[in-house]
Amino acid sequence: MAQVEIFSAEVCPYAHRTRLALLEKGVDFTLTEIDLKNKPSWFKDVSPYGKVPSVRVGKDIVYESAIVNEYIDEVFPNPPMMPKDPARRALARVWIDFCNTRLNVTTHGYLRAQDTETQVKLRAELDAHLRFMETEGFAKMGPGPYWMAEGVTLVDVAYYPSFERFCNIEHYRGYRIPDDCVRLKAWIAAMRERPSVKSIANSADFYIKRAAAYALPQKAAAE
Ligand SMILES: N[C@@H](CCC(=O)N[C@@H](CS)C(=O)NCC(=O)O)C(=O)O
Repeated sequence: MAQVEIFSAEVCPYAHRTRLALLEKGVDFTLTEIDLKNKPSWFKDVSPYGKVPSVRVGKDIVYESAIVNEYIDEVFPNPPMMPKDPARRALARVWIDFCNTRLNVTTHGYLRAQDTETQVKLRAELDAHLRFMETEGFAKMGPGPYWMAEGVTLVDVAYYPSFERFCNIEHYRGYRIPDDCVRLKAWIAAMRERPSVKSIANSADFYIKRAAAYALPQKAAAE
């Protein structure tokens, strides 16, 4: 098998997903850190969208984290990280899509919004997303602590990076995960204990410093 190369950036939650999938699989890989503010000219050859993550395995180049992770799961089938049953696999994809198209869109907007009206709207939207995850996701998909009854899957590694960065929303917006999201909180705690997560975890301070540029009003961020 050819060497797996990942093109990544430490701050990126999407690249974080792929690093976690590789670590959970115990796959050896080389990592090239991309400076997203000054991308090398060759980067387009391995990432046509100009984004991280991208992986190269021999002649294969795969990008878009959710797709990269399914590719990794297929090329390195042990341990499996998607349910075998087609309906359960479809559900896993629904939840990964929810993270991409709903949760991350709301948290991204909430952290960048500078006007109170938008912040209030996105705060309510975030409450609704987290409660939906609690009642439609965690409560129905398995006994816990992971998303699915099958154990750690690509759903867990898709969501975890967003929650390692949740400190930004707590710090800059004073937001707290609702108390009734009990399963969600237990899942975060369980994920934090995984060796894969621990081996590449960053501190809250690391994220909070880097988020200042977009979470604070422009003038304050520059100071
Ligand atoms: N949908 C993509 C999102 C990846 C993404 O947005 N990566 C960001 C960093 S977090 C990036 O590479 N941005 C560089 C750019 O857009 O120029 C995925 O899931 O892989």
